[in-house]
Amino acid sequence: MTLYQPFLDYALALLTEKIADLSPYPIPVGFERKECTTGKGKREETVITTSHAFKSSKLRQIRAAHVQGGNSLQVLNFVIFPQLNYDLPFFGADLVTLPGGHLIALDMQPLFHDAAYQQKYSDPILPIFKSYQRDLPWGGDFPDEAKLFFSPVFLWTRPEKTELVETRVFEAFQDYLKAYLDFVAQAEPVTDSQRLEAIAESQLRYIGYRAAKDPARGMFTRLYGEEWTEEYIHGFLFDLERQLSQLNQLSQ
Ligand code: DBV
Repeated sequence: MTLYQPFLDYALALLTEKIADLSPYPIPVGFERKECTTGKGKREETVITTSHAFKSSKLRQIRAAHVQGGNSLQVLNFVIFPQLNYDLPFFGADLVTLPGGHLIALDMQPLFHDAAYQQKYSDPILPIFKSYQRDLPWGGDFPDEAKLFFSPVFLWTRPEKTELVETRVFEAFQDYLKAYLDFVAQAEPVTDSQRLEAIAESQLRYIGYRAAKDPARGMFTRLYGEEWTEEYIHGFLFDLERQLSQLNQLSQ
């Protein structure tokens, strides 16, 4: 059973439909697909991690990491990083199934926290957020320091039934992604140099945080080793810093 495959299929189909200039984003060699076996005897499992990535004129990197390791290990981490000349939020989905249960994080993660930004990018999502609150209640504590990176429409929940993941969580994922791609369609490039600087700073802060605190680091290190994991995190999952330093080297 691969719980999150329909999510990934849906996302790729919607992106293809809605983004006219969608094209592949390079995945570093060795990271398109990684496989290993864990456990012994009856508990032996093959764990496969696949990567998927695209870009467009407005979206710097659209990428997914999909981990499939049997009934008690399924993960889809799907993030959209806008180009640095748009004030768009990040689309962030962390869909995690471990032996202990399901853990779902879905959000349009803000670059800024002022009222105007919330009005533009959170208020339109509030009705969607509220429509899921009853079935997908707040999932309880998560790291305080992460609060800076979430929006008022952060859907954070720990469903007890897998069926709820297949129904309501899947619907929420579809609604959030559709609404996000509407934002993308409407987005106009930012030209003000101060604003551009603020966007770059905020993107770097977010990506720096996510790379430093990636909750999957432990899992990937156990599965595939430290070297592979660090390269995957900094060279693919959260690669902005590397991409910028490569650009700087080219222009020197
Ligand atoms: N999380 C990632 C990436 C993953 C991933 C790139 C490719 O950012 C998976 C895989 N998340 C993942 C795994 C776990 C979590 C947990 C495997 C379980 C870790 C474990 O228990 O061993 C949101 N994800 C979590 C947790 C939070 C988030 C709060 C609980 C663990 C903790 O307290 O740290 N992920 C976190 C976050 C965003 C996100 C801030 C923003 C949307 O995607």
